[in-house]
Amino acid sequence: MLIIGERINSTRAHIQEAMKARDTAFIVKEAKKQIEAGAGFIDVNCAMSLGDEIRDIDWVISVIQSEIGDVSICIDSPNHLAIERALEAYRAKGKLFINSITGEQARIDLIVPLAVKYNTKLIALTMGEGGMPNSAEDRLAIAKDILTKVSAKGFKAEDIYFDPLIRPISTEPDQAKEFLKSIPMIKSLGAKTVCGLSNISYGLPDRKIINSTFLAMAIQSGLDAAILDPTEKQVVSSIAAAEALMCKDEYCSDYIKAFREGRLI
Ligand code: THG
Repeated sequence: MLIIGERINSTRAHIQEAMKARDTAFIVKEAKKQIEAGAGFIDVNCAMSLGDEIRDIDWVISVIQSEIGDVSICIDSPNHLAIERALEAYRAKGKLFINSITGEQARIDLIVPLAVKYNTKLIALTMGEGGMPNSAEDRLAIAKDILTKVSAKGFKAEDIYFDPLIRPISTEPDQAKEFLKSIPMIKSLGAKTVCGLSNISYGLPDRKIINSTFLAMAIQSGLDAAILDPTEKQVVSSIAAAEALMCKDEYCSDYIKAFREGRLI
């Protein structure tokens, strides 16, 4: 499973301070730490920055790629101008995600041409014009609609990762089940699936128990990627175990390697 490291996000106080102070060493350290822990992509979100999101995302991408020449980045922004600036700033020899679009036509019209032009992968939240889906069937219907709209612009199904939107089980007890049920349904369209993990445990104590157990269940359902903190050993241990158990890790070699490198709990 692909890990997208979530730590460089301006909702986190330390990151926000480092962005404001232009603390290159801190940001580079956060990126390296996540790659060493197994992240294939680094999510960069400057939307809550104290300054100007567009200037901040340009700066963050520039400093990361100057130290890590083959870094792959997940551009996480609600602002299409910030996304465009990030795409222009990116020079590294890795891959890109744009995070994200929804079913909203106006945003699709702005973002999908950028994804085509810059040859990126795309995350699409299964959120339609009618708001948040409740059932797995609702999620599938929205995914189908998005896929139709995106395909019309020349974007390939296999480069789209649908995020079926996890909601906290503390307030919406049936939502984990509906999420898990939606994964194979969405994958039957030829697309991939991704989620932001930590929402599932919002409002509960000892959140990493819920996060890591849920992720193992999602891996069984076929989840392709997750946005999470790869420095959380319990979550990484669950991934390693679940992949070995699902025959996605021949001879358990990744599991054994993770153990030898001290990455398991
Ligand atoms: N789907 C998609 N993109 C996403 C999300 C998603 N991007 C943003 C978010 N959700 C995933 N990223 C983060 C980054 C940091 C934190 C949580 C999610 C985080 N949270 C602390 C917590 O939950 O306790 C609070 C902040 C803090 O004080 O450190 O760190 O779902 N496509």
